[in-house]
Amino acid sequence: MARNWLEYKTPAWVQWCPGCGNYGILAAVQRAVAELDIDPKKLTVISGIGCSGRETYYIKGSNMHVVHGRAIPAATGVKLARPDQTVLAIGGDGDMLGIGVEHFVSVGRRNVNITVIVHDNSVYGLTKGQAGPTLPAWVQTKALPGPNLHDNLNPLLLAFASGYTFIARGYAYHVDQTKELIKQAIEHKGTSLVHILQPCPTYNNIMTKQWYEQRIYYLQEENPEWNPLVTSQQDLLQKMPTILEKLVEWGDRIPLGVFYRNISKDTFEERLGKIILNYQEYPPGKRPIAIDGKPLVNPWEVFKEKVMQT
Ligand SMILES: Cc1ncc(C[n+]2csc(CCOP(=O)(O)OP(=O)(O)O)c2C)c(N)n1
Ligand code: SF4
Ligand SMILES: [Mg+2]
Repeated sequence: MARNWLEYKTPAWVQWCPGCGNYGILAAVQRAVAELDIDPKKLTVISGIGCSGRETYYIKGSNMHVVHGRAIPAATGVKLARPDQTVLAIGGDGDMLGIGVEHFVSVGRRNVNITVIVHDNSVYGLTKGQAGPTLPAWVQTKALPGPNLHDNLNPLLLAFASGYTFIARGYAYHVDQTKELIKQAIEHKGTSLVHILQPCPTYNNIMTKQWYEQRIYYLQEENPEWNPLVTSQQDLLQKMPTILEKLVEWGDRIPLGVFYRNISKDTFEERLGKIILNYQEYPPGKRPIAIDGKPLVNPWEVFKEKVMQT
């Protein structure tokens, strides 16, 4: 049964500029976890640094606000220690695709069962509007002294190449549709990406609400036959050209929806379960570290064994 999304509100004052796309994303995440009936005690939201990173203050859960670019490794650690938690890693385009891009790639190889949510405004909002990794070349937003000389990175294509098994894109002001994408991403078993186009009315005066709304369309609305489900390697090879065509589409038309959902790969937790006895029932986060005040492991012995001998 669904919960009331107000259960996920915290008393913290929401500190974003008026009209910021982050409000829509926050509302979509709160509604998604409410509709999936996820107990706030079983929810962990982890964010890096940026305007988007503030989201962890506003959603009730066992959350962490970590250093810039490191939401994914922190989320991986939490998920592997406590596979029963629903874990969301949240960050901006700078956080996830600039300073944290190595983690963005590596988590795909592992297929850890977490959901990565990128608030993409194509600028470094918190530090006053520098060019972000998804800002197209030659675009000059208002805080830049000249046009951007870097090409833009394609987060969907990067996620696909890195091994993510669920890839979707939403739009911040479409709260209901984005909520549905987040729900599907959370329910998917494996690393999922929800890339969200997020207007920043304060610093991105080019990719505005109007700019996006002239371009976006939903894959499923345009083509009711659209089917992103992949069930085997052979199926993948067959569907790859159609999926790739949509993953790279960007310009006058920008597709939204689920691009790819591969259910044929095992998760990192399943792989660990094959080599660690009782991993699922008795994961590291539930094992005792001391009995009667006596630590089960002597850290000094571990240090000597693991560090001093190497
Ligand atoms: C190690 C480190 N380098 C640089 C910074 C400065 N810094 C803070 S937020 C940020 C970028 C924010 O951009 P983005 O991740 O896109 O988030 P947004 O504010 O746009 O939501 C930078 C460079 C920092 N906090 N830590
Ligand atoms: S600077 Fe941009 S991204 Fe940051 S809160 Fe303001 S509108 Fe939102
Ligand atoms: Mg940004």
